[in-house]
Amino acid sequence: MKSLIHEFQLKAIKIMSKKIFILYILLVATLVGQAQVKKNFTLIMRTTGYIVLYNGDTATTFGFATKLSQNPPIPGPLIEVNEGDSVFVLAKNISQGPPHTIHWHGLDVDQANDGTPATSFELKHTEEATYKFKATHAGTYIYHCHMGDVVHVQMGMYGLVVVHAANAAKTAWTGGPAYDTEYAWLNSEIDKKWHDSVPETMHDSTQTGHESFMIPKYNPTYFLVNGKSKQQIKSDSLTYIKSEENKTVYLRLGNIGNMQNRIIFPKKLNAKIIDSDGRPLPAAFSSDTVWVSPGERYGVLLQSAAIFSDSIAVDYINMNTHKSIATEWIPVTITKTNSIAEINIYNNVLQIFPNPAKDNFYIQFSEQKNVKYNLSVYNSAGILCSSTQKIQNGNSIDCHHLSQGLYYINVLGTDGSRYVGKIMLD
Ligand SMILES: [Cu+2]
Repeated sequence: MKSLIHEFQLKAIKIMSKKIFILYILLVATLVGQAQVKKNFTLIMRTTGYIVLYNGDTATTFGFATKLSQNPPIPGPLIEVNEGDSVFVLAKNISQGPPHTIHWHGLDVDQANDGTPATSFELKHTEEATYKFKATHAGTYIYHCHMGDVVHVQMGMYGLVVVHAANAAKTAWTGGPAYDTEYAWLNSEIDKKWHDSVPETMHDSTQTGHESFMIPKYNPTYFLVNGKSKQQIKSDSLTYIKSEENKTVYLRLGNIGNMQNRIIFPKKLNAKIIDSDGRPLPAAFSSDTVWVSPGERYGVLLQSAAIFSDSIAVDYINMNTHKSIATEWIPVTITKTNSIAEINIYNNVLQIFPNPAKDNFYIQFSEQKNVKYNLSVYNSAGILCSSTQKIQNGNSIDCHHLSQGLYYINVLGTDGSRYVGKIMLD
């Protein structure tokens, strides 16, 4: 009897240890899997860029591009990662001027990778190196050049770093409040006099970047949200906020200009400020107004039960006089759930209207091409409901036989072009 119990115990231990061993293997695999998420980026430092301003004027810029031939966008390319990722940013200085660096503003990077001249490395003309850091906290951060940074940042050497919650969860931070869609605004200004009068030394690769020179008094005349202003913003899908009733928008705000920003939300958006500078606030609070000083970032949740169109005001405030010197108006549209106000995919090339439609709808291409199209209509379950061959631009499509609901429209051109749109049928 005793030996039987002993045998039973041994067997149990064996089974247990097998289970523990499997659990151990699974745990190790999970940890190794998590440790292996690497995100690679390339930022090419250039000093021969340009920006097109809202009035058609242009200004010379410095900036970061992703390809050798690319005009550096303003702001620079978005660095978008998840919490826990290991981030590798290859920086190449191809500019014919003084050195540049990349400073990771607000991120917990080690000193060697911090991009502050003297304590970290500088990249001279033709040099390249990789910045390495771990994205330890979800949040909104800024990167910018830290060489002669007053000038280099004004010239355009900046961009946003967005660290999403772990595993790309749609929450403001890991375990934080959930959202449906997100937007990120990086605000700045341009004083064109600075851009026009960048000293020659800035295009001389023998310069160390530590020389001193005179710059004009700062007097910006262009006020940017994501590098755009006035009517440019209205056609910028990354800035113009579009949402649906009772859906939550997570808006990331950053300021890399020299003015303070005062952001005023319509009351109906029920703005709630939840995080700042890459950390959750100890207590979230509701406010229609958020002040964002240079270098700061805030996270705001917006949600509306009402259907409306309005604007969010972004004031640019002179921190010496405390006076607002300019305001940009960012449109916001909240539509009914499932009503698709704008159906256009692929840069407004294809329009499908009216929407919602009843008996007919029309397809219209912005480009007039001598092309015929085959059109397929799928219901939301992905089942093909109708197809029409060889239609032309502007033709009407009969849909009276289809029941109410949301449909996906697949359009194939005889030239190989392909478009996808949506329509709601009443
Ligand atoms: Cu620089």
